[in-house]
Amino acid sequence: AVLPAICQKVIWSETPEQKKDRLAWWTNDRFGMFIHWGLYSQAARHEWVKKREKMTNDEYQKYFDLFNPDLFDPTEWARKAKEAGMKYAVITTKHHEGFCMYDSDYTDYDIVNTPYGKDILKEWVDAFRAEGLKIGFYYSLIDWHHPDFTIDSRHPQKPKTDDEYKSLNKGRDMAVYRKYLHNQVRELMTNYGQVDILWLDFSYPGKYGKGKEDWGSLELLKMVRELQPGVIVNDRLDLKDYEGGWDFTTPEQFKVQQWPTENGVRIPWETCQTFSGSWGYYRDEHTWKDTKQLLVLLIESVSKGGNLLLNVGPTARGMFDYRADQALEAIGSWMKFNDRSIYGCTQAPEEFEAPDHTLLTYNPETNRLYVHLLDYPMKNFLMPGFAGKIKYAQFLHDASEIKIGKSHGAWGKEKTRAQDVNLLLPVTKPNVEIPVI
Ligand code: FHN
Repeated sequence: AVLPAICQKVIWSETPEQKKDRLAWWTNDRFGMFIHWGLYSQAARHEWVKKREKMTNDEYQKYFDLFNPDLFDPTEWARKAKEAGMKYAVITTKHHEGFCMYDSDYTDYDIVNTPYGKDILKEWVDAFRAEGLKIGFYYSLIDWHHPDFTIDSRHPQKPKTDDEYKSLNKGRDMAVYRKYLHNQVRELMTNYGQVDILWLDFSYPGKYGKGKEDWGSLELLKMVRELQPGVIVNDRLDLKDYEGGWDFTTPEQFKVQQWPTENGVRIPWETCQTFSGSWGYYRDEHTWKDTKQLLVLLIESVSKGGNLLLNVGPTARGMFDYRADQALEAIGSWMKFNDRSIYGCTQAPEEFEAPDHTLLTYNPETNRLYVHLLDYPMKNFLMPGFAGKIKYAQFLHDASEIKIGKSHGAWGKEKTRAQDVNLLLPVTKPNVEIPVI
């Protein structure tokens, strides 16, 4: 007898080609905006403020009572994302604090019961779709407000023994929370049209942690895939060893050294990164990455076959921090001339060896190699040989021109002058674009 799909660890069966087609837009677009926005934005000191300062629900209630983003203009947000070259956006519908930024049928702890009084998620979805961006929902599996979410290893009172765990959770029933969780994900997958990305966060399986059984991950994801067959789901439901259990892996806040693999096979990945170290608005945070760091982050992600989800933490009034605005504008001015070394690109073929201070991306459709010069000026600079294709590319003078030849010295007739050689900095011109012979 054929084992039921779940016993075979198959949640969603599709051919590799079908999965490639389903992820095609995401793999092509490469660059998205992450938005962490909630009651913690009112506190203005990190989205984990409730846990870090050990606040009770009552102590945290003042942020609910005050929340009224009177300056929120979703079209302005969407245009800033679009002009920065971002093609999709993922917004927190509910973060760990348990507050819902949408009109939920399953709780009063949501946006329509704050002074704002409207379904802000609907406004956001409509505006971003109108500007042509794909829509993603972040939803926190963790919930520090719900009375049945059991206190666990991530709680300041973290239990160390079974007795402690039992006494801390007297009266709490995780099965009740699990039903709530499934109901909320269902309404998000039902009430807002096509959802392109579902970004769930996060599992920590273990004796006092939470994993697939706690979330009901198998049933949850089957329901999601039935409601939104085209949706792309991240890897945080603790279903890494299930076929169809996830679509991309999510390294965050660090430099990815090489294209991640599973069983020796390269897998889809997206790194999520903040401007400043905090996901939620943090007024006094001063460790902001500069424009070059952010651009290199984007280029480096693509050079290793991945995506970048760059986070903005809006203020409680609905504004982006001025430093986020400046960074988005600078990235946009670079993307205006260079987006073809990002969209549709991936890691360069093995035979291309990126010299020091460069990053390579490659478009397999157009067969074009992109050389991103990270330092300036770059003079008389040789790129080591490419088997049978380009032997040498010599950047001359201020890299205002490039010679490509089959062999160093005997440039011969293969000389090619790149029409639009440019540098990463100043961020206003295209990079070197080499037609691979
Ligand atoms: O705890 C969250 C954190 O606040 C933020 O939402 C990040 C974004 O990927 N996810 C969790 C930490 O991994």
